[in-house]
Amino acid sequence: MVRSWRNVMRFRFLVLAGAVAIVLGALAGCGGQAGSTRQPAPGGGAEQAGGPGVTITDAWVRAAAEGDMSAAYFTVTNQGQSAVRLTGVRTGVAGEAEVHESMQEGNTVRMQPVAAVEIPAGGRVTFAPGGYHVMLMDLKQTLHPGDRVDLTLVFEGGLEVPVTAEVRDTAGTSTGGGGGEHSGGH
Ligand SMILES: [Cu+2]
Repeated sequence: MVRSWRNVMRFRFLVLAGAVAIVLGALAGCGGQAGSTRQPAPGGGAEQAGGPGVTITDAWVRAAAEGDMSAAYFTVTNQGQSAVRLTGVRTGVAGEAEVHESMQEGNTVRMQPVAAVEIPAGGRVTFAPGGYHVMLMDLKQTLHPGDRVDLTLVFEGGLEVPVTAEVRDTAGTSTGGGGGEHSGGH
């Protein structure tokens, strides 16, 4: 079943994450100041920012009905001295949240889960319709435009960054059905 496949993938991600964390730890051991960008996120911050050097901005979620699926979008900026890798997202509003990537293939848009999205040191990655997104499946509540949704972005090595996303209704604003991979169709 799909679920067991997901569990297998999860396990692989965890193993990978663990291996990389060990390597990074070894590097930090001889680097002197390398540890400064890898502290855990301070808890409870209400602002749109997270751990040292990693900032989340422009977070929004597509409006959708309970039981349906939606997607979350945001920009991750990494001002740290080393790359970070987003491996997952937690939220209370969905039964499942997965990092996905959409890609155009001819006239169709296909999407697939990705293990991690790397944000290089000094760089940024934008999650947006048609590209990277966090797919929210099995919504536990209807997301109305203007609602706020709490997300926690999870990065390799234990960094977690909370962010509050605004629910937006894209149905009325997108022209020609270009709303992206989760507007209708499924
Ligand atoms: Cu998706």
